[in-house]
Amino acid sequence: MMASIQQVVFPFIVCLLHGFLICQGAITGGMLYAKESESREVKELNGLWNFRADKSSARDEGFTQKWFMQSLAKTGAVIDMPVPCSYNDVTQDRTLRDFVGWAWYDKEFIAPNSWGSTLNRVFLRFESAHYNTVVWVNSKQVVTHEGGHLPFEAEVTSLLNYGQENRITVAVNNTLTPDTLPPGTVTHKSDTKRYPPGYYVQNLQMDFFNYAGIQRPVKLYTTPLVYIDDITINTTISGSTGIIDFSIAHISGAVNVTVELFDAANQLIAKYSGTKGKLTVKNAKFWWPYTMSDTPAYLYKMKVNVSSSGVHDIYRLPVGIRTVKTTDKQFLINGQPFYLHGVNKHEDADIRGKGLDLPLVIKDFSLLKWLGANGFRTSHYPYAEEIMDLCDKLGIVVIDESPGVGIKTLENFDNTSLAHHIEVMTEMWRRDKNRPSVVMWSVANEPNSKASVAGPYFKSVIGHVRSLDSTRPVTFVVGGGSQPTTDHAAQYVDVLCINTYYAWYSDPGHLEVITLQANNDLVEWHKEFNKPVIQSEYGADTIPGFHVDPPLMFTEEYQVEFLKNYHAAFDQLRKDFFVGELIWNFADFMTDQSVTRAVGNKKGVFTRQRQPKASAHLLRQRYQSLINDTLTNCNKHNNIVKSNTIL
Ligand code: BDP
Repeated sequence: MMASIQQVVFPFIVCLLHGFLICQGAITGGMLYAKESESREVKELNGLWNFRADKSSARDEGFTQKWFMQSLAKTGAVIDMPVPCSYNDVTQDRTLRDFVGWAWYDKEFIAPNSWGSTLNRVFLRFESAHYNTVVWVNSKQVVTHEGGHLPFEAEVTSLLNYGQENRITVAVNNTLTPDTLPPGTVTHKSDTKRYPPGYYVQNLQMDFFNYAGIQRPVKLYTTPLVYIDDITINTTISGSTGIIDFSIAHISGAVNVTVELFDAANQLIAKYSGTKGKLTVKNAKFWWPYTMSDTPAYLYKMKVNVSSSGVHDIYRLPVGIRTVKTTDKQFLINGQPFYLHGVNKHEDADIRGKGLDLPLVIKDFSLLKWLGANGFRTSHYPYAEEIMDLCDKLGIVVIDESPGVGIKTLENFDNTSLAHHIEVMTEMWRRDKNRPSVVMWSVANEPNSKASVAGPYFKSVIGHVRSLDSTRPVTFVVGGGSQPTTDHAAQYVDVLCINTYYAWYSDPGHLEVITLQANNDLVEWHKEFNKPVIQSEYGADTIPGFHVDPPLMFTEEYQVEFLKNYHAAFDQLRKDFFVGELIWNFADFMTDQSVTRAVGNKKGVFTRQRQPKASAHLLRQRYQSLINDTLTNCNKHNNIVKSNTIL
């Protein structure tokens, strides 16, 4: 029987169809970033992989013909595909750019002889693959994963041939359904007068291109048999003392656990024996955003050592001591008011799509600093860990957002969707829980929160996140014209994040209404819920090089005036309950094709190639002057902290 597209999109159906019973279950264990230590080795499997998109009509040939049983090149033609990279834009093949279904990769590699010792474990880790993934090692299935933006791994110790060649095969399916995150639908077009037989289209419910493939690094790493599976920390501050609560999860029987804390100069400053405890740091240096201190982003290093019968496993975790708290009008970092002036981003660039590209990452951080942005939201999915590491290191604040974008239809709110959303939140928390830069979780962007089903749904999702983490505020981003008195979910957030597009999607062309409408609406939101408010998106499409004065929509002049009018409202409101502004968007980005998108979304203040539009200069002026405001205030705050220390 031929599987239909509906069938092939669901990995569990594929599993049943083909007798694979190991599908993803409840989340267990940790997901510590794979890094080297005295006891761990890492081998990256990045580079060129063999690749073939399964273009068979039901997209199931790879499974029915068991492509994973031999090298991909033996079952048909392959092309070279870089990993990490989205596969969509690297060739001239339009059908590959727009491909929906299973894409296949394989790669051969040598497993080092030295790893074959019976004292080792070996793990295979994917930082992400979009969206449903099945992985085989030497033809044996080792792991499946649903979700495109978070890591997954499997122990492969007993499957590798040490000192010899091994093969990893990966099948990855980008189809979005009502229960995926982000959700989407597939429409079959059965009118054969209008469409070829078997024709179907993927409909997206989000405004960015559904880039796919193995988009982040793939790694093998070793641990000893006794190993550190997870580390969880929370930090608190009492006067000038920092307290780090930690708990270590390890695998194996009776072990000794020691935890040592080093300062940035590598001096040992605290030590503890045991799997759970507190490290106390007198006269601690706190982790501050770079706009709030002359010595920002201070990171200690926690060295965890578990040992049993002379076998040690060592893992080092950077630790920033900081607290986050919200009141009815403020967002406090280390007890001091924080004003977020930043951007919304996308992982997006020419050719590589959403593939991790370190030169691009560094360029983006350089531009963030140039702008004077002190933070960003990971719109609309968790970003690569390499990006998050830089935020911790540079003092850039992050609103960490899940892939819950476009939750609109009744099906998107059903129990299957809810269970998956909760699972994704656990995965995201598990990955990012120890990061000082992450100051708030965002569980979704612009869901249909006007619908009554949104109430219980977000009560559950937000409640779940709070049960995992009581130290960070939780939000979802409100949009779609939802109003304070009729919104069913905003009551559950700690900070109201509001997206509006006055003089763009509403009253297009009427710049003069922006300040009035922004003022009134933001005040209304605060009044209704008595919580601090962030303008989490505002922006206007701008074609670089389009100039008209007086301004017309799509010109650089219009974008500049548009921003100025919003800023006038922000400057009034930030004296009170208004705690942040995030431009939509940092850079132009690719979307699905539509009559409202001219080669993608053009609301960037930078082009997709990261060159400034006129608006970037305006924003820079504003953010740099906000930094000066913040620093002046913050130096005062630092003095207060210091004088407490002396007392
Ligand atoms: C907002 C969405 C964002 C879009 C933006 C736009 O949150 O993903 O890209 O609109 O239309 O509603 O530019």
